Amino acid sequence: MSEVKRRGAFIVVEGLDRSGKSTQCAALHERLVESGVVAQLIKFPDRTTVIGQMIDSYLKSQSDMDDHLIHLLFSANRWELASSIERQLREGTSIVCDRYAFSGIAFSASKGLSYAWCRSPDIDLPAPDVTIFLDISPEKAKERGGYGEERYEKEEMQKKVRQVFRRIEVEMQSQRLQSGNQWVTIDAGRDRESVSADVWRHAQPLITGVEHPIRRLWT
Ligand code: FDM
Ligand code: MG
Repeated sequence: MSEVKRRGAFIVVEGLDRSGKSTQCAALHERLVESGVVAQLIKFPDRTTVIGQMIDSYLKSQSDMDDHLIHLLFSANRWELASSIERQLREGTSIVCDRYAFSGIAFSASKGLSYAWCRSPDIDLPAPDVTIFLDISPEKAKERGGYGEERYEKEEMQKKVRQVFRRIEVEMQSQRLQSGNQWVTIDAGRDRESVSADVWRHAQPLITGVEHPIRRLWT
C-alpha cells in the first residue's frame, strides 16, 4: 500500500463574544500538542500587522471608517496570512484559528451590508476542514460578566450577529456535499469541560492529518 501524503488540519472556531472561544481555542491547541500534533494557534483579526493596527484602532473606537472599508480590511487581514496558513498546512502543521471569514460576514451583515457583498472578498481563501461554532444566547453571554468596551460588544449587536451565523450555518450545510465544508454548532452555554469535550470530539478525527487538498472558501 503506498503511503498517502497528509497535511495539517485547519480547524476554525467561531462564536459570539463571551462564548468562551479564546479559552476553548487555547485548550484545543494544548490538547493537540499533548497528543503529539504539530499545531499552531492563530486568531483573526491579527492586530499585529499594519492592517491589523488599523482594525484595532477602529474596534477601540479611536478611529471611524465606512462599514464597507472596515469589512475589506478584515478580509485583507486574512489574505495577508493566507499563503502562510497554506504553507504551514502543507508542511504538516495543524492550525487552530480563533475567528475567520464567518465572523467577517456575521458582524458586517449585522450592520446592514448585504450578505452576498460581505461574502465575496473572502471567496478563495483556504477553507477550514471543520468550523466549530460556539453558540450561546446573548442573555446568557451577558450573565458571564458582561461585555467589554469594544465596538460590537453590545447585546443588540450580538443578537443580530447570532442570526447571521445561523444563516451561514444553513448555507455551509447546504454546500457540504460538493465542498466538504463541515460546520458544527456546539452549545457553549454549558460548563467549560462539557464544551471542551465536544470540541475535542469534532477535532480528534483530524489529528492524524488530512488527505484531501486544501479547499477554497465558498467554491
Ligand atoms: N470581527 C472579527 C469582524 O467584525 N470581522 C471580522 O472579519 C473578524 C475576524 O472584531 F467583535 C469582529 C468580531 C469582534 C471583533 O474580535 C474583535 P476579538 O475576537 O474579540 O478580538
Ligand atoms: Mg471581543
